[in-house]
Amino acid sequence: MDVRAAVAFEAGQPLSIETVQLEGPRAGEVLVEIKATGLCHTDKYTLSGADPEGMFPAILGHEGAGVVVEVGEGVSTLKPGDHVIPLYTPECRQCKSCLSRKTNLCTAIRSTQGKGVMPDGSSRFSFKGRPVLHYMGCSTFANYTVLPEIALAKVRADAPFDKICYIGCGVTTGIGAVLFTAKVEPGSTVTVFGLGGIGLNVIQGARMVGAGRIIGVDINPAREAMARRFGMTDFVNPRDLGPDGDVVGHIVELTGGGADFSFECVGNPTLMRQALESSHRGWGVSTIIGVAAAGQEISTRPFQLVTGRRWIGSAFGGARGRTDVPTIVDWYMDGKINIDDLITHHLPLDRINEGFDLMARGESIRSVVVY
Ligand code: NAD
Ligand code: AHE
Ligand code: ZN
Repeated sequence: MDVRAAVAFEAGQPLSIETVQLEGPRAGEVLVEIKATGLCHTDKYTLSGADPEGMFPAILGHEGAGVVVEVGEGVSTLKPGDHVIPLYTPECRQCKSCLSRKTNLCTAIRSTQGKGVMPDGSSRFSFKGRPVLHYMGCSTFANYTVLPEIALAKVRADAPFDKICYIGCGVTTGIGAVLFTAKVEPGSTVTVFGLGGIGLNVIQGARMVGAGRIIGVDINPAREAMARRFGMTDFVNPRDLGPDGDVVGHIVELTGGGADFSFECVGNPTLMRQALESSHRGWGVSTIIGVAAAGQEISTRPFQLVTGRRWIGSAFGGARGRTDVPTIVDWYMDGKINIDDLITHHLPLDRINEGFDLMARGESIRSVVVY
């Protein structure tokens, strides 16, 4: 079938709106009509060329919501008409990782996903007779896409697509990192580096679990008002600390010794170090969420860890997609979490590049493309 898609032909170039061809679902696969998709910083990162798994041409996008149109042979848990959220972290419930109960990082299809193909090694998308790659197993920058059954969370039918698409990445990543990965305790002091689409959800998660003090760090002063609305109690703009500003010292002083929990939501190794070193001696837990470019590395004095700080990471908020995503949709529908205020822009597909420009200028939190 013909589908409308924003195609990434080359790294560093704007997306190109094209009619591409999509094959139907094979065994274990599902054809989904994507109704809405968010633009995450990770899409921008891959498009920039800094992602070692970034391959072109590809159809990016991994923060979608839509409706099942057709199921392939053997699919038993989904049927046409079901409302779904694509999962870049699938949940097969059978692999070593799923069975371990220690991680959400299902390994069933990770290797083919990283190569931009379906589990059988081929792509369903093509343009002018040549294959176009999938991205993160989702490719939500197309109005129809094909995914494995294990990479779809079935969600309630009354939830609005243009809001719950954000649960496909940013909301779950931020709130999940607090609840499932770091397991922030009530009364804790929390520091959040980067107050964008992920960091603001970390703040909202921290408020949900009853954190006592929530300190936000961002170089964009426009982030302060929104972050306060979501529960931030203190704002630090490193640029206000002067050219030699000591962010770590400032936070340690502000918190009387360091934060109980810190989160890096930018993808900057310097901030990752600051987040760790400004967490509390003896028990501080610092969670890396941000994705740093190929070739970048983190460093700290081992003494920081010897003296009791712990450095951990979180992918998709530690959430098990098919199990946890429907619950997070319920939280939204029950008014327990706020998504609406974080979606600052709605765009049609043919203006998707404007969404990335807004992100680059720090003018949007989340832009959502509505098909
Ligand atoms: P975003 O662009 O919406 O937000 C980034 C924020 O960081 C902005 O507010 C920006 O002003 C701030 N920032 C930039 N440089 C800074 C600096 N030097 N000091 C302080 N603040 C600074 O991006 P996002 O969508 O929130 O994504 C954030 C990061 O999380 C990205 O690296 C993205 O790839 C990653 N991510 C990871 C996961 C995961 O599962 N681990 C999931 C989604 C996104
Ligand atoms: N290909 C990238 C991987 C970047 C990465 O860490 N991705 C996160 C999700 S970001 C969503 O916005 C993730 O889930 N990681 C676990 C995994 O298995 O990819 C790179 O930099 O190599
Ligand atoms: Zn994302």
